[in-house]
Amino acid sequence: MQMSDPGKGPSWKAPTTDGARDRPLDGAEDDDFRSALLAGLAATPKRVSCKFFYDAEGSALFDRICTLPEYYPTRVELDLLERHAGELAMLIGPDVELVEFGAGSGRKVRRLLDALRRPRAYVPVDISGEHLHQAASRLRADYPRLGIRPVVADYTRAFDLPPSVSGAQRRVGFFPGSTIGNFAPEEAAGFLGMAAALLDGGGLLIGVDLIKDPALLHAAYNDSQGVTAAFNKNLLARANRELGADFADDGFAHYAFYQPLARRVEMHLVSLVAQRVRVAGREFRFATGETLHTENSYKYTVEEFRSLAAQAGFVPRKYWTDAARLFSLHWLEVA
Ligand code: AVI
Repeated sequence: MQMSDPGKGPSWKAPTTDGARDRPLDGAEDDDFRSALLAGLAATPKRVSCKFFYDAEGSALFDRICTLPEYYPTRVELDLLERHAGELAMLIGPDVELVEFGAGSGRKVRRLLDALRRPRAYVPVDISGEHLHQAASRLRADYPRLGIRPVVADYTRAFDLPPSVSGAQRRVGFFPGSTIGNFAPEEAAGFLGMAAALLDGGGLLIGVDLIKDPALLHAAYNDSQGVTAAFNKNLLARANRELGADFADDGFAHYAFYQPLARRVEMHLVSLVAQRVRVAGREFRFATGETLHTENSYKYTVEEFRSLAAQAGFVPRKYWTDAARLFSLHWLEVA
């Protein structure tokens, strides 16, 4: 599953941290949980791509995260979409083909579709065909006149879109939820460049989480109900379910913190004791305090993001933020 909204998961290369030791584990292996986890546990430091959070349990936990009082991104972005619906419709224009990177739960795209004038087609792109077709049929029932054309593809790699539907004036991309933040900045630039090529002559509406008081970020990734902790630890439970691993639930703790110099929230699973773990018949050692790095979530200033978008082939036009400048929504046009 790919992710841009509650209910689905990302399917990109492992988010990188700094330096060669943290390069993504490239190649076909990267798409397979077993191979990726085995390679990530053998690496130093240990890490695994956040795309593996999103099995059925992980997707359900992510949906719950999006409703938590501390996790402001979903709430603020939905509010921005609603408050600026008229202006968005004017900037985006009529008769567009809307391409969503990742098939969302539908809440955000519905808000956008309801605002747009005569949208011609909706093209959700997701690596999970099952998730994609479920999302498409839910929308079909409510938008009978909209051409709904799901594309099964990994949107982090080169892929083709079907020819535009007749009557469509231009293609417009939609990438909400600050999913762009789960890419390292150089990967984000690569994604934006690819999107600019695909959306030739069109534009991209994208949600981007902002740098803010670290205490707010800390709360958002360490919620009081422990849902984010359960989401993080589900990765180990998933390994136990799918790979016959023997991770002990009480042997690891959720650990999330904002790293101000790198401008990202890091999520880890920290080993509470010195232990050996078996995964798919192989044994790995964890020292006390050693972590498995599971996610990076990069934060930007508005200016930094606009400059990244400009370098990648977009003309940054308008952007919107909430009064507290927690989150931003950007309208970019292809240069
Ligand atoms: C999907 N992604 C943008 C979320 C984020 O904030 O990085 C995933 C998440 N991780 C912990 N809470 C939410």
